[in-house]
This record gives sequence, structure tokens and C-alpha cells, in this order.
Amino acid sequence: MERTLIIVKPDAVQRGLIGRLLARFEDKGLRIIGMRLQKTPDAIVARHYEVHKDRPFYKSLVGFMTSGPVVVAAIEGPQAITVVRTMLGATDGRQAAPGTIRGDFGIDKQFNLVHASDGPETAKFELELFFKPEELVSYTRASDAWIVSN
Ligand code: 3AN
Repeated sequence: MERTLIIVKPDAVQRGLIGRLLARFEDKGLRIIGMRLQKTPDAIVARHYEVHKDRPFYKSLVGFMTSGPVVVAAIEGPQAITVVRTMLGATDGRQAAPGTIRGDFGIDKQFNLVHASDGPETAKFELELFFKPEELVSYTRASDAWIVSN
């Protein structure tokens, strides 16, 4: 089992896609173990995107991510980090494959709907940045026995 962080970005919230996007993760069999709608403080977004701070799009990216509410969620499942990244598709919606979130819903690089952690270390860092330990809930659903066979 792995845990990863996703952010339903301001563009997706403004477009009324929260439910449809979260449903994709549930449909896949992944479990939401923490979730909150928030307007993210500048300092948190700056830490989250620190690796990009020298990139030309950094300022615009931070402005975008603080421009309106987002939904942050912690998601759990077998190889959840890779599975969720695959579900997002390529960064640029124009290149993202049909069937992926960005391939089906987006046609832009910045307005690319959902963020997800890109590796185990990033997932740990991002989950700790956005959630206190007690905000993540360990549980199983009745359906889990029919989603993962062993
Ligand atoms: P991903 O979200 O696929 O991991 P990264 O980590 O390369 O993509 O970029 C982080 C975020 O920065 C992206 N989600 C996107 O919103 C934004 N971004 C990446 N490249 C560009 C770009 N060339 N112009 C504007 N925004 C960008």
C-alpha cells in the first residue's frame, strides 16, 4: 500500500470538476484517506513548488495555485503514486493521452487540473506539508475485498 497527495487545482474547481475528478480515483479502486477544500497560503505553495523556483513559470504557477480554492486529498492504494501519475497523463493537456485526466479535460500546461506526487519521497514530503497525521484516516471499505485480491 502506498499513499500519495493530489491537489484538484483552481482551474478544475472553477470548472466544477471536483466531483468528476475525485470519482475517477474512487472508480479506480483507490481510497481517499484525507481531504480538505482550502485556499492555500503562499508560503505552503512556495514550499510545495520549491523544486521549480528557478523555472521561468514559477511565479505564474504560484500565483495560479493561490488564486482560488483547491481540494487537497490523500489517496491510498497499491502502488498509488505511480497509478495516480499514470491517471493524470502528461503535464501538457495537448500531449496527454485520451483516457487520462489531462487528456480528457485539459488543453493547457498550467491549467492541468490535478497535481499528484511524483515519487515516494515527494509523496511523504507533500503529505506532511498538507496534512497533520491525525487528519489521515486508516480504514477499509466493504468493497476493498473485491478490489484487491490479496
Ligand atoms: P507535473 O504536474 O506533470 O508533475 P511538473 O512537475 O513538470 O509537472 O510541473 C509542475 C507544475 O508546473 C505543473 N503541474 C504545471 O501546472 C506547471 N508547469 C509545468 N511546466 C509549465 C510550463 N511550461 N508553463 C506553465 N506551467 C508549467
